[in-house]
Amino acid sequence: MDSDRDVAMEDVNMSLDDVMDSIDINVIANDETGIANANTKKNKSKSNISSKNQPAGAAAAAAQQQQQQQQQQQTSILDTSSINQLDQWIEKLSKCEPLSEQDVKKLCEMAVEVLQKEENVQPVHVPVTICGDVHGQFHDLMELFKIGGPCPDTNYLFMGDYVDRGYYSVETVSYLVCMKVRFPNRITILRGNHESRQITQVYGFYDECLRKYGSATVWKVFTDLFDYFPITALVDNKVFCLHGGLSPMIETIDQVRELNRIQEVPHEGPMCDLLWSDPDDRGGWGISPRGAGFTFGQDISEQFNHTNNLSLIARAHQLVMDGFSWSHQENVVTIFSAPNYCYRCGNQAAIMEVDEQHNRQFLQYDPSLRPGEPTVTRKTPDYFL
Ligand SMILES: [Mn+2]
Repeated sequence: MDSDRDVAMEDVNMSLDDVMDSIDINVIANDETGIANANTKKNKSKSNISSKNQPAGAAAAAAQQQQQQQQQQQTSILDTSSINQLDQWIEKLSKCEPLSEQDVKKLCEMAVEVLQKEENVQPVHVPVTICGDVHGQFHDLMELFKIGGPCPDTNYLFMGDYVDRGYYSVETVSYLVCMKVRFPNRITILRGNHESRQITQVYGFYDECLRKYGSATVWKVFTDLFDYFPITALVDNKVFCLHGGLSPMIETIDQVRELNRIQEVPHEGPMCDLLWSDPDDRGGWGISPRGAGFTFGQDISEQFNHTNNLSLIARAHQLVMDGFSWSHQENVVTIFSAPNYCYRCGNQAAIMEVDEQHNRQFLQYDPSLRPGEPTVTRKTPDYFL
């Protein structure tokens, strides 16, 4: 009885929360998910899973050796003690144990050095595995690396929203930033609309930092770091990756390169739009129900991809029940990597592998099972639609 009431109360809280928010309630439910499913390989076998991002055949050994050499070169800017320290932090975090405040400060100082060298449109090469929202669901992030293959053996591109909503934003963002500093050319971490001082004060990260550290210092250090995250990435000049979507003020990728991104996410303007906008079934530009960014139609996506010689816009930002969803006749794909979002939405998560030939493959996964925690896999409540 009591637990039923608790669930009901949670429903009410979530409902109000999400009505106020309107950030994550835009479930994509268009007809094109049917097309998307045709490309899906559910129940992927273990043997398939073990081979992602690895060149097949005779060239594999040479490629692997080259990869190892690159890896050594890439980490050569780090001295041995920094590498040891990072490896210790990664080991601690992989057990979902938060770093000390002092260590978070040290980590973020190192991360500024790495991230400030990156571009607004960070170049990325194939093969790479592209991921969407994680939202503090640490155990599901570990599941993601099990499904997609461990970093740095597999290259990753995350499209933002590491914090808020889930219970482990601190551990999640600490882990990803550690991996970024340790393997800077193997993992790219873009900024989402939740990597912001203002949003994190409302949706959980700020409170979690206070609860876990007793002060706002760690929140301050991380949100200062978020200003340095790149806002978009470009995979081999063909796949444009970003958290939200397009902006009426941006026609070319070069215009993104000219922005000054080292600042809090603005309330309006091109940088805001890139982190907040959503594709829509209606053509042209529309007013976003989120109160920030715009909706953009297929005509806009087609024009942008044509102008910039792109094959695809990959973005995150919206809950999609299959973990991925095509829109605008495959000009745009949405990827969402938080399974059973908020521990209650019942959605699958997905990541998208892009191989050397630019073939795309989606890997879907369900929530990781955690002993002692209830398994909630209910259908999405009506108010999410
Ligand atoms: Mn978002």
